[in-house]
Amino acid sequence: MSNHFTLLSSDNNARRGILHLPQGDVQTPVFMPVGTVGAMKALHHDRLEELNYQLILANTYHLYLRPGLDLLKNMGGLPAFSTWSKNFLTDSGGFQFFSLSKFAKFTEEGVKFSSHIDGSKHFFTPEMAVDAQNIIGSHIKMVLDVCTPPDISEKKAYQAHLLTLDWAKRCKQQWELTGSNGLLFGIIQGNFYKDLRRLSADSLAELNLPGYAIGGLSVGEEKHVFKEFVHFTTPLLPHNKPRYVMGIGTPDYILQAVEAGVDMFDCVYPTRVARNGAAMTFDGLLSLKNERFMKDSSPIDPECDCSACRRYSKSYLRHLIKAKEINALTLLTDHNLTFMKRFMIQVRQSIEDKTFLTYKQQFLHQYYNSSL
Ligand code: PRF
Ligand code: ZN
Repeated sequence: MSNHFTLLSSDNNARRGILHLPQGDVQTPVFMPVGTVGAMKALHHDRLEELNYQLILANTYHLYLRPGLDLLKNMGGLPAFSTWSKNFLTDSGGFQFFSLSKFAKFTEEGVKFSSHIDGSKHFFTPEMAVDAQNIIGSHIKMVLDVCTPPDISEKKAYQAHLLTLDWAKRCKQQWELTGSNGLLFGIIQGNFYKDLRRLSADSLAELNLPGYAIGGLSVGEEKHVFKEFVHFTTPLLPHNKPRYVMGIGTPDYILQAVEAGVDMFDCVYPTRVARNGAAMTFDGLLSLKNERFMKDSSPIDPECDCSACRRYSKSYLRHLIKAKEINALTLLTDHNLTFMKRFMIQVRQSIEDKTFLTYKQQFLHQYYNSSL
């Protein structure tokens, strides 16, 4: 057992554990909300702390472009600059080049890309990804990887996997050279080819990194394909290390990943849909813009103790959303992150109780087949 991760119990493949990080322990399975630039959109750190989130995600790509590494260095890194006193995980930029920078060009040496902010040209290498994450001061760092879309040839997928592996080696070397700060996680790629996923997992495992992520899933493939690949890939990862599926956050995908033996996931989903007027509840997603809530004087969820549910009716929240009042964004973000907190507590409890599969079935039935 590695000393930064303790497996407490399991239920079939689902795992209950603790990730020991510099700024405190994290109970797993854990959902990490995304604070791209070092802030949760629409929500204060105070409330995130009250909700007991111990680990949030920030993006190297965004922070590198703005405010830039010089400023972050000057301000003592992102934890000091932002005053977020719990843990940060930073994504390396691999996915942002793929999703945000349309003309990114990958070469053996690194990736050429243009800023989504002002179009300026940049060149980023695996070594720079580690240096940047060192300056940011994140507690979990990700290697620079090459994420690919679902419809490419096996040959192209093989090349992307090879580059990802080579970059992981360079990231590890740079991480060790610069003092092995924080935990460096590898990222499995291999597109939707099982032999490549296996090759990627096996080769990365040899690097003996502190944790492993599955990348390149939830990139537009059908849900049954996601399910097949998360169940195929997860058992290929080292058993005694944290396993992370990048970029998933809907309850059905989370439950599928937990069932496969995944410990960590992140997504903008709960905070993004909140800003769009949608509230997550155990009876499913409620779009508060809907006319049926116009005269609904009850809270979103009477059992939720977020700032929206403690005080306001669905009718009033709908009015705020319709009127584009900015605190509607805050109220719904608070609600959805409160929901995710309650949901993950239940998931962890069900693993401890060895009732995860029953819990999953019951949750999915209530969430997705609801008549609400
Ligand atoms: N790689 C990295 N970050 C990511 C992904 C990936 O493949 C994904 C894919 N869903 C989300 N975020 N570095
Ligand atoms: Zn609420």
